[in-house]
Amino acid sequence: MTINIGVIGTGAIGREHIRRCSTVLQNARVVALNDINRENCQQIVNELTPEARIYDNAIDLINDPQVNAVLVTSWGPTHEAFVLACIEAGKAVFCEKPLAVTAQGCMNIVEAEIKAGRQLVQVGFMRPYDSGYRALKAVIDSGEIGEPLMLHCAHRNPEVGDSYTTDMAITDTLIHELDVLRWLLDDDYASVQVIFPRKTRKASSHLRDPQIVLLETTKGARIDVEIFVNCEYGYDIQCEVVGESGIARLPEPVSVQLRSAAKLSTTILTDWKKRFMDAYDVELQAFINNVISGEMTGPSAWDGYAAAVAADACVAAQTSGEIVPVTMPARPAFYR
Ligand code: NAI
Ligand code: NAD
Ligand code: ISE
Repeated sequence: MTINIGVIGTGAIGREHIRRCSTVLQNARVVALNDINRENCQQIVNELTPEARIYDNAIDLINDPQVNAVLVTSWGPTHEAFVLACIEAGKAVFCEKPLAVTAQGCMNIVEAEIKAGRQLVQVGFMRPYDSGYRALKAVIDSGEIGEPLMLHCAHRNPEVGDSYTTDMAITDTLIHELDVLRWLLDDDYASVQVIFPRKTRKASSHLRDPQIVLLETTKGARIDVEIFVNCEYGYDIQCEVVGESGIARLPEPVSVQLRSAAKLSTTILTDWKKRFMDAYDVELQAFINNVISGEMTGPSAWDGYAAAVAADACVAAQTSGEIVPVTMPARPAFYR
């Protein structure tokens, strides 16, 4: 069986996902495209999907009976309306992070999905599909390092565009850690705090960079995450878990060790697309398989909501400088 996919948002990651649906993954083809910039769609048709139809309106794409499932890869503030329209149309939807830019927006999606009576949404949190994070989780779950007590994490980008603002360090960047760490620890957040170290001269005037986010989980683990999006040297994701009897670290991406010119070196990646290349393949193939089987697995609308509740608290903590409590309602039985 081959499912027909419609894609809303044909920018950087939209293009990547279309490429993988067309050339890497099984049982899917991209038949419909929409973007506020039609030129982006035309370029995809010319280069990747000659048979795909371009729609001027995203809602028309969602409602077209020939579209079986939808990828939402437009920018964050548009996600909520498109996901709600997919649920209304009874169609499976893979939505890139964040599911919505506020917790209330995510809750609107959770409520619509529960009302529809079946899970239709998968959120594009790809790290739980990354083999490194899965290996790290397997070590934690095995009990080999005892209970996790402290985590030291970093999310570093070489640079960001001028439109990137201080709150986006949370809603666009930290949101990955907010998702993957609760999955890794099988825990939720109890409180958050944000600290601003000395600012790098490489950041724009409207961006505080770097930032340190301190999280406390309901089981009492303490997490520090450094967000540094103008670090210049590379795209670098770090995660170290300190347990009662040992330390486990996220593996580095595979890189040849080089002895040359009196130096011993390995390469650090600079492009986020390459760092999680395999994880994106696995998460999207899982989505396609889910559409075919009719049963959603992986990051749910509830996971999107949980990350957004913590993100809202972090944004509030950026402004207040205070420790902000994170209050999560109980997980509805629908998502168990
Ligand atoms: P981008 O700016 O390159 O692409 C966004 C596209 O959406 C643009 O072509 C824009 O014209 C289009 N668009 C905006 N509003 C629209 C609307 N109302 N209707 C239709 N099209 C619209 O951005 P990028 O980097 O591709 O990011 C898109 C989304 O993917 C964001 O939510 C971002 O957070 C997420 N993302 C996730 C990554 C991951 O690792 N999971 C990596 C990169 C992005
Ligand atoms: P699954 O997708 O149901 O995930 C396991 C559990 O984790 C579920 O209870 C789910 O609710 C929870 N969960 C998943 N994502 C979460 C998130 N983002 N935040 C919070 N909780 C989350 O079942 P699975 O069998 O473990 O497989 C998941 C996918 O990973 C499958 O597509 C599988 O093929 C793939 N996989 C990849 C590797 C690899 O090495 N890359 C290894 C095994 C499985
Ligand atoms: C991008 O939006 C992503 O989601 C990447 O995974 C992330 O690491 C990068 O910092 C963001 O720009």
